[in-house]
Amino acid sequence: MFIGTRRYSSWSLRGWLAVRLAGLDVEEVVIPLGRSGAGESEVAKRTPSGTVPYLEHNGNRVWETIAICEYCAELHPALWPETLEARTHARVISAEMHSGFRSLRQAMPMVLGRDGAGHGQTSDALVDLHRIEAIWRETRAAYGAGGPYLFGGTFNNADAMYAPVVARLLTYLPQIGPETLAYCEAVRAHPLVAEWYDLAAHEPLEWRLDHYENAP
Ligand SMILES: N[C@@H](CCC(=O)N[C@@H](CS)C(=O)NCC(=O)O)C(=O)O
Repeated sequence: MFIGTRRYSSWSLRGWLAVRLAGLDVEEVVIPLGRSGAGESEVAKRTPSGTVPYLEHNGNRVWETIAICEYCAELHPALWPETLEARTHARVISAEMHSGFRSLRQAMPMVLGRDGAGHGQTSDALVDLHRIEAIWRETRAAYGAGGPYLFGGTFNNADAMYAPVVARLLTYLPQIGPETLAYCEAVRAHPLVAEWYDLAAHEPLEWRLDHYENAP
């Protein structure tokens, strides 16, 4: 599995969580992001789409994070909820994450461990955040009884898709409601998320990129 710098690569975090939750036995190759021009980058050389995450497993070649999540769920069905209604909703909100929230993603890039309090809070980013809080609140109200995650006690593909949003909120500290904070804390405390943060903290300092570290 090819992933990017853990400190920055939000899409890699999503795909890696799905792969690890499914228990796939794959070698992990970390490609430092942003160290050469487009087209000649290591990511472009080593992946079909020029993006990470990219998974090769048992002869299957899978790129696009949402497709990696679906592939992992083929092998480990608990990555989607059990009932058709809940499963449909999990897919819908995961698709909304995959294609949306551009303003939030741009204004608050994932930079694990950065002290970014107060940065990135553009009005468009806060509109995205408002929508995400509503998604989390409504999903937990409908399906979340019995545990701290979106669909209750099992951390699934939908949580994986939103985990980098959690990371952003914990870095930039915009105003959020108590329910949102409780969900963020639960995701941050999940052992795989904690493992990713820990691995990110040990990446070489020379992989750090100024434009992320000092984004306004
Ligand atoms: N739509 C893609 C987006 C993946 C993406 O944009 N990944 C970034 C890193 S987070 C990337 O590979 N950028 C190319 C590069 O930095 O060379 C997906 O869902 O996997």
